[in-house]
Amino acid sequence: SPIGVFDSGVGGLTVLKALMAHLPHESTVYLGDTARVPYGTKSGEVVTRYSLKNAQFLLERGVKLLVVACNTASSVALPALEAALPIPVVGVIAPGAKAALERTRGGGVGVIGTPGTIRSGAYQRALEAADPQVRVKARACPLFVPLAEEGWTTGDVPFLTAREYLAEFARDGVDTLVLGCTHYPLLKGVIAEVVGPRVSLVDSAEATAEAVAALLAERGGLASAAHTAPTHEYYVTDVPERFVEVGARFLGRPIPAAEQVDLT
Ligand code: DGN
Repeated sequence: SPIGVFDSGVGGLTVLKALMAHLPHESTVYLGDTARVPYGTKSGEVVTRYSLKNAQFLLERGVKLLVVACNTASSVALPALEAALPIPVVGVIAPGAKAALERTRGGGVGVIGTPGTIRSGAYQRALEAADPQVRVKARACPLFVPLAEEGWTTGDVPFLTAREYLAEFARDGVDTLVLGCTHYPLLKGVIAEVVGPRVSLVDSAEATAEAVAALLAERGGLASAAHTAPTHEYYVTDVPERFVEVGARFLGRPIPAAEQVDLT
């Protein structure tokens, strides 16, 4: 059976991309809640309600494991999802925090994400629970989301935006920075340019794909390198045109088709 993946829209495709690279034999079902995007500026209560609907839809498609490929939803809805679902649930926060602690050399960890993610304190809690000594500095960078979706990832506008948001990280000397939003891997170039070579960037999408691979291996749930090719299905809650077009950039390969579904 396939792995289920949901996000508020196209962003989770960066997580799906990493999953496909790490687990090339797995089939996947992706749901982008494009009718209700963005989650990043909404309350935890509303994001949790949407997340439960998304998970239910994927469960009905027979998924064996759920990946919450959205930092905002992972920050606020993970306990509710774990309580409601009979399958394992993997969010992006714990793997991202773990990867950051493996990477830091004691100089402090920075976290950037949507207002919802940063306000929830989920990354900060995960980091401090694993290492009470760690110094954490967090900041919301909401303008990175539209820049990534518009494909505006190089040049003056993203560079100046990144400098405005991130100068304090360069100054305050963190040695590791968690890209705590699905969209930020697309802006890795300008982010790295602003924070400089001494700051190591942690991609939550990569860390999450590794966690999923480890979990499936441990439970004996990996798809075999069978003779049938894996399938990848895409569902959206608004019309599919923009998702298919913008999503291809996030996924790094064409999205042949996406089907619109109504989850209200
Ligand atoms: N997918 C969201 C996240 O990772 O927090 C970003 C997009 C959004 O809902 N604003």
